[in-house]
Amino acid sequence: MSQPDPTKHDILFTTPLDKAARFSFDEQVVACFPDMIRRSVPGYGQVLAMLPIFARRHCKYRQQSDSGQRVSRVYDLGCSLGAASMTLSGEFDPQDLQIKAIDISPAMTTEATTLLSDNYPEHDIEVITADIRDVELEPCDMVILNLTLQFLPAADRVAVLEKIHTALSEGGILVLTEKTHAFDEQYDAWLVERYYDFKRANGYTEMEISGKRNALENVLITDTLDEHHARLDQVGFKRHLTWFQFLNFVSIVAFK
Ligand code: GEK
Repeated sequence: MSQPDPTKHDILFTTPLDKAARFSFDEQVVACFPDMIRRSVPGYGQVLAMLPIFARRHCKYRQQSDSGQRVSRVYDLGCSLGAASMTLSGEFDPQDLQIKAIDISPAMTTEATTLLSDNYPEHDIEVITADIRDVELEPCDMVILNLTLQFLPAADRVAVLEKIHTALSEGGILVLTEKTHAFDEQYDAWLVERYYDFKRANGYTEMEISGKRNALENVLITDTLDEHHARLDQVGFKRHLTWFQFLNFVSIVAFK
């Protein structure tokens, strides 16, 4: 079985960089992505582990595959190397699921295609290189937006969520995981400092922490938890709740 290479350590910000260099999801990032995301996102593994558990409850074979079979269709938007799709595939029989995994970065989708087809050759998984702002979504049971909305320009977020709300069948869910900031400056400062402590505890140096922070400026734009809930209301989700929080990272489930 091919797996993302766990030996590829994230050394991206171990040397001083041009302060203006922007973070991008290129080949260099792809090579160390599993290590980077595990050491940088509090609760990443825990959130992934819950996705099949949610899917079991909310995916009810409401859709039809090309061959006429009843399937549950799941979108993994901003899939990177397909970790969420991989977790779901491991817990569902091939005939039950249809996964559409989309990412704008060709470096990511090339690697995701290999990983998913090597590990789950029987599953119906389509990896698509596209901007999630441009794709049309087919009717679906579950949409996963795991750490992706935060990379879209703020002005484009409502339209993407509206499209998701329209595509979901009654009873379907959106799982939205995001880095956030707190409205209260003091609380925010505390959360950010403890987040950097979390990164230090995971082996990142001061230079790596500040290098990554500079590179993500104006690339990863956070909202507050209240802003997320207000936006979900605005696009028509009547019920949504924060089911997970670890420092400044949260995950929300929204019910159609
Ligand atoms: C995981 N969900 O491991 N359209 C499509 N993809 C995009 C867009 C866009 N407009 N903008 C950014 N991306 C994954 C982790 S990573 C989170 C998601 C992180 C993609 C981008 O190419 C990258 O692969 C992903 O969103 C964000 O469960 O690195 O912090």
